[in-house]
Amino acid sequence: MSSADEPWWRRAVVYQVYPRSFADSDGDGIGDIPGITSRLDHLAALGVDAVWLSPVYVSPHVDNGYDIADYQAIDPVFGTLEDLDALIAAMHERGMRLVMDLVVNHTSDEHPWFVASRDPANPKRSWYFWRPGRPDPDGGPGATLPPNNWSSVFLGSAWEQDAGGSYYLHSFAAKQPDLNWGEPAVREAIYSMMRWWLDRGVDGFRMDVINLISKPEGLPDAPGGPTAGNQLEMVVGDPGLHTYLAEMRREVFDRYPDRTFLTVGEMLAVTPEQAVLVTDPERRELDMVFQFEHVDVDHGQLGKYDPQPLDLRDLKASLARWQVALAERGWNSLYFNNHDQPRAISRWGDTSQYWRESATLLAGVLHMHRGTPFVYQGEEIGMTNYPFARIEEYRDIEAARAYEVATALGLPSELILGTMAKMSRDNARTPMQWDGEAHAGFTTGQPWLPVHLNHLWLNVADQVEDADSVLSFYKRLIALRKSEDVLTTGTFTLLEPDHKQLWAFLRADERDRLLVLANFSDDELGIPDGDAFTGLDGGRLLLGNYPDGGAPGPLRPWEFRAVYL
Ligand code: TEU
Repeated sequence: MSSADEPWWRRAVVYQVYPRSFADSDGDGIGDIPGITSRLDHLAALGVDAVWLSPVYVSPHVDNGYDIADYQAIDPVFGTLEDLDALIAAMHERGMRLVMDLVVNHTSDEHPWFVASRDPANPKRSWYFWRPGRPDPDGGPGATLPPNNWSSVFLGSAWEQDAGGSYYLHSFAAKQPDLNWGEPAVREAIYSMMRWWLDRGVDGFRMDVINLISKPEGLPDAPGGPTAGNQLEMVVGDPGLHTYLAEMRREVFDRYPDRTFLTVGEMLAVTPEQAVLVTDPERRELDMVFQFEHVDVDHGQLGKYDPQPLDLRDLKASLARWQVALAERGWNSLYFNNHDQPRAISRWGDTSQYWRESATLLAGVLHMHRGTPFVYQGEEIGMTNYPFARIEEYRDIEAARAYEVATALGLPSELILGTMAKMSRDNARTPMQWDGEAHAGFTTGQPWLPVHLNHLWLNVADQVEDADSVLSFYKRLIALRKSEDVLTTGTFTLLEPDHKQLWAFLRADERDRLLVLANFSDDELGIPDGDAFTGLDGGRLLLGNYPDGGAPGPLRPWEFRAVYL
């Protein structure tokens, strides 16, 4: 593909805004759309091409807006439709695009579609998965068990019983019933809603858990016990997904032949093989997927709340596997952070002695891979996990559910609170740190989640003028995606895969060979001998994360260097 007919998103960097926590314009302690508009200069200066905006639709907010009660209206807590139109216009004026979140595996139980479906005689009954229970041999007369053994991603049965006795399926919280994509009227309603947004000027969609939309016929039991999210085994990989995505492409995006959108599908448990099918341009499904393999490498036997020390070899191998798998056909997204992950710098870096170095190293390594990088708000200044100590400090439904289940199992609360502090999604959701003033400049009111004390020194205002700041490094990195062809088109080769501290790889095209080196440790690290590293000493440094550039010689703690050989 020549760069002329290459879609814009191949050279783009996308920034994710989590609206509750970005900027509050009206002092209610919750971020809003006018707040985002007021901060667009920050994003323009950063150089990002597009913003992915987490949900701002009408919602009861049991899952912070991932439970939608009206797809075509803005929740008053975030503003109005006029505010959103103004945001789109202000972004387009600055040459930025807006990608909305599309949450259509499920709605809120307060969505009028679901409310109507509670009546067995209503035509909307078939829009959701309503099923009778199974007889419960141990229960009293008429007692039933859920229709199958699926468990929700947020723990507990994936079925909720209604007053009438029937059950409905919810892959997430009970207030997030799954839509039945097998019902053509559901698909038509969704496609028409999507076109309505594109007509308003939206430039694409990030599609929430989109690989769960096609359920296997008959909803059979998952093998093994009812462990959290066991239904994924049954649902992920269902071939119907491809039919739906191709249909969506025809019914929505193809109707706008003069525009190029960005579509990225969040896909739990997706394999590289499935991702190739979804992102192969010829198959006309999606542009890229968010996979989870690399953010799960440090999960233990019991999943995310059983974090293990990172083995760097696993993380490198995971990214490399996806680079190779999608080299010929398809395209990768690149991310370490989002609103569902603890802060990568706290998880894999060193926030005490080498905070600046590890923040920039992680950024450098990620952005030198092939794909479209996503920056999550606060990442560009090196924001860290919050020191959560008490259960009352959390707001996330997932944290509340995990705590409830763990205490019911009799686990000591210190234990579960300790792992939650490391892994909770609320770590990503504390307010954006704009300055060192009250509430970090996020709000004039009481913030909905506590502001990190480190905003006193870790904030945008202090980094803007500092050429050596994390923020300045991100600006350089984002600019390189435009100027260095090899980053977009070059091949990828992982070097020294068995090294436990060094992350090294080569990007190459007909013209250039770019060597990327990163020392994931607090110690100095010699550069291995070997053919791949010859030419390093005479090479031209493209970017380094130490203020003096990359002096030849061993890598200093958490040093990152990208060198043209
Ligand atoms: O996330 C999908 C999802 O399953 C996440 O909950 C993820 O597995 C989990 O955070 C890891 O612990 C999407 C949204 O990004 C998330 O915010 C929503 O809660 C979820 O879907 C339901 O809509």
